Amino acid sequence: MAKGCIMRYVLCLIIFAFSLFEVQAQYSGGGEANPDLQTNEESLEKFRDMRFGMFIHWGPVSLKGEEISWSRGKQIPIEEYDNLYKEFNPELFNAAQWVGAAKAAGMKYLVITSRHHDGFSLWDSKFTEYDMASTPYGKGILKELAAECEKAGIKFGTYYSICDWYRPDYPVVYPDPDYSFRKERPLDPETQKQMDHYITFMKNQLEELIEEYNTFMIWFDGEWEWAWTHEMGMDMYAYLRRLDNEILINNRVDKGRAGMEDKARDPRYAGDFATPEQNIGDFDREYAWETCMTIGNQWAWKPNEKLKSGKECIHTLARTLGGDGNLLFNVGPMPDGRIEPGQLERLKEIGEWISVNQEAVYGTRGGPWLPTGKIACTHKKNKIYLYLLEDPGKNLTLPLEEAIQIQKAYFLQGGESISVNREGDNLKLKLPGTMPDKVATVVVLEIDRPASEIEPTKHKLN
Ligand code: FHN
Repeated sequence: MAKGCIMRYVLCLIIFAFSLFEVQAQYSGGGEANPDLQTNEESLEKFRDMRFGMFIHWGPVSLKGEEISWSRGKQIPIEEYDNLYKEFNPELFNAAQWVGAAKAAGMKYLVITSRHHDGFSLWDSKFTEYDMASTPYGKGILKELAAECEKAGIKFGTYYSICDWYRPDYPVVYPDPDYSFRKERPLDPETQKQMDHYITFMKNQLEELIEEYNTFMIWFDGEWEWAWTHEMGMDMYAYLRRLDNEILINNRVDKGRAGMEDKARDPRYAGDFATPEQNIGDFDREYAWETCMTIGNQWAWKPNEKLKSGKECIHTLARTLGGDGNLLFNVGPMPDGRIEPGQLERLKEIGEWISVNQEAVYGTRGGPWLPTGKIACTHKKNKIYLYLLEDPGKNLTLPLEEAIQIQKAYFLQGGESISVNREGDNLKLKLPGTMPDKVATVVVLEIDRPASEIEPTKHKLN
């Protein structure tokens, strides 16, 4: 084969190999290869250690007590909905009350709907007039909220909707007879140009939130519509990662989320953590996840809404932590800016429980026993924190390898010691018969090794 041909052949080989590498980098979501698609593991670890956060859904729609964005063109005519901001004047808004409520609840971070699907921005944005500065209130609320969070040592995060049913340059509208979740369809050149214009708007606003409000997280949502593609998700993640190397970005930046349960773990898609919604995610210590949940049923404020009981809230927290997930618990403030007393009361109740049991919450990981309706557990160093969600009576049997020595067992609340016997691979706990806390009592088991060494799967309790 002539020298020239060999050279050309080798060159082709090099180009082909390079293109393979490029494709690999492009589509390896979690970005083994492409640094712009890499999760900042240190930020993620700090996030996982915080365990519990406040979600806030709020906007002019609270004037009507209907659901944010989804009631537009449904319960509230579009014209009326899009003009609610002209009456929105939350004079009783006090960031210290919101942050104080989060702190009282034991929450370590806060995520607010800076812009939901209805397109309204809760800050004075340079890139739109459809924002708080255009309301009778006349100014944004994010600056004050971010400052109060800073003061209180609470991390400030921002929810940001990918879909925007208000803006003309966003091609999907809701409600619409053809509206569909997750149906993909190719973008024609005209629509692509529209989306390019819209994405520039998004990037400008996101830069504002990162540069001027120091948000620690972009909690994307509304990624399910056909106008948003995998390529756009990857590009957006890379853009934000280049803007801020520490920022956390949930998996709704891309198309990898698998419905409300979000069990898929597809590395081709970008995102730092999964986001089960209105349900507790499955036990998973490999891939970070965070369940988001309403305190009632609606995300935005609904007058006289029935709220989850304190017990249900604490059990939801316990089982989420036991599954090694974070819990982002939602409140919907009222149109005057206050969080209603019922929601404040519930948050306080959760906070009182956490203040007694915080050692079993912050900086812990889930397992080794998988959560059930009766128990959940977390661990940290050589301590296992067993959450009893129901009174097991005087005797409780737990499967645990015989080799693992129990050095001490006691109630976290009050410290009363508990006697533990062994029967082969079974632990026999002798309990006093009354739990120090009827809602949920934590038993601490100090063992002879780091609890993270115990394989979670084997120990399933019924
Ligand atoms: O449509 C939104 C909904 O309004 C709310 O923001 C939740 C919170 O995670 N997410 C979407 C529904 O999946």
